[in-house]
Amino acid sequence: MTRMKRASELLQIAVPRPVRLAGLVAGALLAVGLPGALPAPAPAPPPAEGGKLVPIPIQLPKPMFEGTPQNVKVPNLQKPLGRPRDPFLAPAGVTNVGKGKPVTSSDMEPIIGEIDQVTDGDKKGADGSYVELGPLQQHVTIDLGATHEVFAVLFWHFHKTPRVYFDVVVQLADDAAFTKNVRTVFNNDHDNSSGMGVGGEMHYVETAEGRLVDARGHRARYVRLHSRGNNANELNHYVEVEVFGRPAK
Ligand SMILES: [Ca+2]
Ligand SMILES: [Ca+2]
Repeated sequence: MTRMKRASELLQIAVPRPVRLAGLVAGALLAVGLPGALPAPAPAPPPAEGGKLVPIPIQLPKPMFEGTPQNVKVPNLQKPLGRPRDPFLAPAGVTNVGKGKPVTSSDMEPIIGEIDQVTDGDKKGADGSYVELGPLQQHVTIDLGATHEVFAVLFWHFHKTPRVYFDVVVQLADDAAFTKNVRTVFNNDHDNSSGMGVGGEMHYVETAEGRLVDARGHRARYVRLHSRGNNANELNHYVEVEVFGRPAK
């Protein structure tokens, strides 16, 4: 309290009171978050030297259903935001460097579709636009071809109908086998049933917005996404994975 009082006394001298108060109120709201809002998104990556942060160029597919249904019965489920996701900021020039990049999978013979559909740019929710992998734990791995600074991973498992996928884990690594410099940037496996540690993220309903994970500018060549079935069946699906980054210097 003493510090705050001192600060306000100083501020009265420094600037006209009404202006400063408006700023303080706005700052306080930002600090505590709006009532009922989801936890604040992970902070944007630090600005590159002299670089300006701009929204990454996300192009969303057409929604296949309105809003986010409230009747999905899954524990630890994130409440829908109720509005479009905030823009995600990254240095200017960051693009989807995952597009068209080679993909491998724990299931190279999908039940439906082909593995290369993961990065083919088709994000539609309809049948024919997703690849269906086998049951239990499966993953896909994207090879960016060279080390990149990765700022965000944006992915759609399935968005024809609302679903929740389990044990969603997103990792970055320096090698294709994921033995070198493995970093986990998202994990909602609450009971470690997929064996990569207990994850603190919540379950979420898949929509046409996809799921955006902050990768904080980590340098990596390989991006891997795990899942372990969903609330409708035990299979695993991918419509598209996008990796927003830029070549590492
Ligand atoms: Ca696709
Ligand atoms: Ca689990």
